[in-house]
Amino acid sequence: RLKNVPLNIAITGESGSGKSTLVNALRGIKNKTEGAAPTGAVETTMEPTEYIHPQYPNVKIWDLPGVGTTNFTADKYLEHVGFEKYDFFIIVSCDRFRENDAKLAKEIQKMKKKFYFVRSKIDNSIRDEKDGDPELNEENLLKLIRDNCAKGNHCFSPKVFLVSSLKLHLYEFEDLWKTLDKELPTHQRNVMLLALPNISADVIEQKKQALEDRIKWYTLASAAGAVVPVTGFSDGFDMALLLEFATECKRSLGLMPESLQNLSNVSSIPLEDLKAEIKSSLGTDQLNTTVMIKVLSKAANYITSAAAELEASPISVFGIVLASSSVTTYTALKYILNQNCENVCGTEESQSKSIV
Ligand SMILES: Nc1nc2c(ncn2[C@@H]2O[C@H](COP(=O)(O)OP(=O)(O)OP(=O)(O)O)[C@@H](O)[C@H]2O)c(=O)[nH]1
Ligand SMILES: [Mg+2]
Repeated sequence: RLKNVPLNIAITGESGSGKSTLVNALRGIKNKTEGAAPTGAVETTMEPTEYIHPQYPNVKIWDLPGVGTTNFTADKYLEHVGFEKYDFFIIVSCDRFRENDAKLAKEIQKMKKKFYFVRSKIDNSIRDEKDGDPELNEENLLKLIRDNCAKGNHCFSPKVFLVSSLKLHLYEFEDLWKTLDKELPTHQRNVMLLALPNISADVIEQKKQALEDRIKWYTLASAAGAVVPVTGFSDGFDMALLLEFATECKRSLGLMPESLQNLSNVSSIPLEDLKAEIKSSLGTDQLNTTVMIKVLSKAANYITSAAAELEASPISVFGIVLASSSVTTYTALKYILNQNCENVCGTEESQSKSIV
């Protein structure tokens, strides 16, 4: 059920503010590549358009028409875009927030929905200002921009997040998602987190914890399917379940072939260089029973001794004390997770490359 929790994110704001670019960034896709939302000076979005997250079909990011491009008043605009289906709104502006944004925010509030203000294209603003004054202090400039944005949005805005959709790892995108993470209902938090691109080591660490939390569910569900023997273990493994978890790790840590291609497009790091950073065959190979058996057999000593250590102080999951075969499965799942995590943040050099 956790995997199917829907999340609908609406991106709105004035025409040309960078809405479609933010939609693409949230999906880890570069503008103008296959499947990207159309962007550019004349690519105006006229109808709400749904973009499904490439790895998580339950996460939908909606590119809404610019507030000023429709003839609707703010309340009619919200009706037109079908406001009920969105979990929250992100109002994007590449300048200070205007009357239209303020009216929209007021209406969203009336509908008891959440909204966040994003001031986009911060990279451009910094570049332009620095052109005029190379000595300019970036911190001071960001504060000036924030104050300037606040002027337009009167009493509503809790905070304006300064973001570059072309460089999500810089500026305040991380603050934005941490705020969302705190404010989303508990069951939707991990949905948002796991679907995020790997913008920082912190995001990767939190994804790891979210996946670790799922191990107990997988452990309890194991052995519902056929058990496959693996050299080095006295009990067999529920292979379908192990493969599903390994795929889940790969998907959320951005190690699927499509994610790597997208990462390469966004970061301009050649695909081959990214692939070279992936050490474990769980990350590089097409996942199947043969690959999994090979990986587990190679790690049999490590997994069985870690399981024996755990068994010494019996572990319980939801009050059920695990049988020894389940403890081995539990340890194998942890091993699979760690192998995948090492692929994205194993060494300091690989860490800098793994972050877009
Ligand atoms: N440097 C920089 N350029 C951006 C950023 N966000 C958007 N752009 C550029 O701004 C232009 C307009 O962006 P879009 O994403 O198409 O804007 P939009 O709000 O979807 O526009 P409409 O659909 O016409 O309302 C494009 O050329 C983008 O490349 C950003 O954060 N930094
Ligand atoms: Mg657009």
